[in-house]
Amino acid sequence: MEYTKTLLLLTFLFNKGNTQANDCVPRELDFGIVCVCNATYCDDTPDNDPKIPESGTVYWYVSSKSGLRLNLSQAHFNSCEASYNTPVLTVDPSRRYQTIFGFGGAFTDSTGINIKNLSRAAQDQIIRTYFGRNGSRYSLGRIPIGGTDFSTRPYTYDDSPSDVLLRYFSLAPEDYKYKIPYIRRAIELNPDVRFFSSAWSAPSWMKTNHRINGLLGFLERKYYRTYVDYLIKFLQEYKNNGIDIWGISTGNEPTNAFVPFDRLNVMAWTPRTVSEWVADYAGPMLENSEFNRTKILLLDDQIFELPWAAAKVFQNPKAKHYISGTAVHWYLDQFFSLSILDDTHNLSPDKFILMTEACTGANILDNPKVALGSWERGQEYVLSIIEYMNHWGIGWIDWNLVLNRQGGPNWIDNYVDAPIIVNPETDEFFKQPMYYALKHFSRFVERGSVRININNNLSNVKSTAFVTPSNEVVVVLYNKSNREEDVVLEDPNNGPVCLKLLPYSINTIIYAQ
Ligand SMILES: *[C@@H]1O[C@H](CO)[C@@H](O)[C@H](O)[C@H]1NC(C)=O
Ligand SMILES: *[C@@H]1O[C@H](CO)[C@@H](O)[C@H](O)[C@H]1NC(C)=O
Ligand SMILES: *[C@@H]1O[C@H](CO)[C@@H](O)[C@H](O)[C@H]1NC(C)=O
Ligand SMILES: *[C@@H]1O[C@H](CO)[C@@H](O)[C@H](O)[C@H]1NC(C)=O
Ligand SMILES: *[C@@H]1O[C@H](CO)[C@@H](O)[C@H](O)[C@H]1NC(C)=O
Ligand SMILES: *[C@@H]1O[C@H](CO)[C@@H](O)[C@H](O)[C@H]1NC(C)=O
Ligand SMILES: CC(=O)N[C@H]1CO[C@H](CO)[C@@H](O)[C@@H]1O
Repeated sequence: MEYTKTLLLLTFLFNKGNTQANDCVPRELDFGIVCVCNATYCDDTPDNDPKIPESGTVYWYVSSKSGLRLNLSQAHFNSCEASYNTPVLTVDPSRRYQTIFGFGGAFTDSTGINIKNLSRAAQDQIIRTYFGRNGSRYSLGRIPIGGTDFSTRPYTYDDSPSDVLLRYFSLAPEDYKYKIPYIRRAIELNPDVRFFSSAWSAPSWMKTNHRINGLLGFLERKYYRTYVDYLIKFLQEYKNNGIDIWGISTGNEPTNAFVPFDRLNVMAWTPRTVSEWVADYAGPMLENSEFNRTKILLLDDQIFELPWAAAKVFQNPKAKHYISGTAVHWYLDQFFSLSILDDTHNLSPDKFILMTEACTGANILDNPKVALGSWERGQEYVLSIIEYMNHWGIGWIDWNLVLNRQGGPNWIDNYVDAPIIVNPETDEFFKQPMYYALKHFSRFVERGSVRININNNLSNVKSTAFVTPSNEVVVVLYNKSNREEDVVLEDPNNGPVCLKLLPYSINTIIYAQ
């Protein structure tokens, strides 16, 4: 007994833990708590000492509606007596599923416009808090090919009418001012960051409706080749600027081209036209270029089109050969079951599924667009990420990394929320609960981690689990409800650990296998 006490005391004295972390500087705003950062201060999460918890110990990070933000404490296996009816969550590291690719957000024009509106030192804090080792350790970025609605004007890289030889192709001023500089700073912090790109539309002269948006604007068949040349020029120009693109999608949200009165930049595809374009143009042309390792991702759109759209495309064996995975967006997920993704996975288990766009504030009824401090919006993120992980997702990519208090700029007034909102008047930025929801995964579940089994059948506690390349188990739990309660986390090699989950709390639990 005395020996145990001495050991505990020594552990306490020599375990520096997270003492050098910068804590959240909380500010209560309209909808809840944000953490305030400026040119000289931002909360962070440095590595623990020791980095991997000693045998028998778990590191336990908690963020809660009540205001904790990645608050670190420790718990110990086999040190509690749970009552007989305490719910048990059993981790089974021997049942393994998909390998995780990463987490991140999008370098839209608006993201760069907002970052640029802060001092250089505050800009660096933003990039660090997302991509740095003490920040979220983001490992993925989405780079739009040309403009999106989160730009101040509609444009592509070749808006000269009928420029079939692409003589006037060039990156836009926006690339040089608002995207490339910040992307490069992210690469400096994490050289392993991978970039995924999507075009919202081909140049309007390549399209059947001669517009950058509007109904039923398909790619004209005579420009199937030209459009691949256009995309390859984009890959080349970004490479020339020091940015390698890991994958491109067949185009952002093609089904919006079937929605009347939608003003979003968009180009239509059907499963048949896209499979022909990939099979006979995009696939072989990329393969024969220096960008032969660039992955092609299907869909880049809402999950309701699955699994049939993928099944249709995969009927064309050449298209199937060239497609590496399916990109999906979350916007209609409340109406569908993510078991759709299991069906999509089962169509062709060698093709991955990646969630490539999500944001809150996007529904017509969401007002205000930016709800500063909203815990509910952070909860939407964490519950979605858990579900995507439990249904074969290899990653989760947020929409705009940074917006302003209006939720823009956006040239069609399609304002939404983002995890970081800038306040240029005071040279500050606000980190919302959504930022921490993503960080509970991105900071701990590094690339190459494998999802493992954990039961996810409690009504109030959602769960997912991973084993990392350095053989740590990482479990993420969310208590959806307004009371605290006990759960037992049971590991076959380590035994039980008792956890009291705070109401509305995100919990990341880490231990050595
Ligand atoms: C930046 O934030 C820190 C921590 O809140 C504060 O001490 C400091 O005064 C702030 N700096 C400025 C210029 O506001
Ligand atoms: C992370 O934080 C620790 C502790 O504050 C500090 O010593 C280290 O330099 C930081 N590392 C980076 C990459 O910023
Ligand atoms: C936050 O962590 C500290 C240990 O670092 C712990 O003493 C404290 O109880 C935690 N706070 C809550 C509310 O869990
Ligand atoms: C891919 O392109 C690189 C660089 O251009 C080339 O060296 C390599 O041989 C190509 N690989 C294949 C499989 O064609
Ligand atoms: C940049 O900041 C200024 C205030 O410092 C503000 O008036 C302006 O609207 C901001 N720009 C954008 C695009 O938000
Ligand atoms: C939940 O899952 C666990 C492990 O798979 C199982 O033992 C338990 O009976 C299940 N509980 C309910 C309520 O279905
Ligand atoms: C483990 C667990 O389910 N914890 C609690 C989360 O909060 C709700 C509040 O209603 C409880 O019912 C849960 O039991």
